Amino acid sequence: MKKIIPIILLILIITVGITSYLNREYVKDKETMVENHFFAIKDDGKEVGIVNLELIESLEVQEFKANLKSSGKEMVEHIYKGVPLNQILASQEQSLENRKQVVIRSVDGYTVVLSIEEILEEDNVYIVYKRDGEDLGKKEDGGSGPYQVVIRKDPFGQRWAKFVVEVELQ
Ligand SMILES: Nc1nc2c(c(=O)[nH]1)N[C@H]1C(S)=C(S)[C@@H](COP(=O)(O)O)O[C@H]1N2
Ligand SMILES: [Mo]
Repeated sequence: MKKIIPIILLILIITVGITSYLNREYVKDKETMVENHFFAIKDDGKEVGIVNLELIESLEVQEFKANLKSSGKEMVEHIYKGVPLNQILASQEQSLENRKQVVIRSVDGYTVVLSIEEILEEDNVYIVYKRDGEDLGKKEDGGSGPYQVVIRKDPFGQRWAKFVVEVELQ
């Protein structure tokens, strides 16, 4: 009986070690994405595409005004520049048919769920990369990019995911 305790301890130490090693790789991966201005498109957990600024700028970029309501602050109007998320998905040959929802994940772990109806709606859900003519900037620099979700028809900023690293179709 006494011999089993060191064995259990050893297994625990190894498990924690492996988990934190894998997690470290995961975090590093996300940082690389942000560093290179990439985000991933996933189909139920499987990566099916990588989006970068070149791809976004090859689509129909739009500039529009939207009102952002941050918690505890007044509503502020900004000019955003970006592309509808549904066009980005279409460019990656990702159909929204027979899908349940789209999950947006950010480098800080923030997660937002969007409905298929919202995404299909015209002029509503955008991936933006400029605000008032400037790059969005990274989290460490007090920014909200390199990419942010803007939901024009939802002025409450809660679901305007900043630092987007993953868009997953489910
Ligand atoms: N990745 C990420 N996106 C986020 C958040 C966050 O904590 N992390 N906060 C949300 C909330 S609550 C608001 S009000 C808006 C605007 O945040 P700001 O007030 O920091 O500009 O971003 C939203 N997007
Ligand atoms: Mo907020």
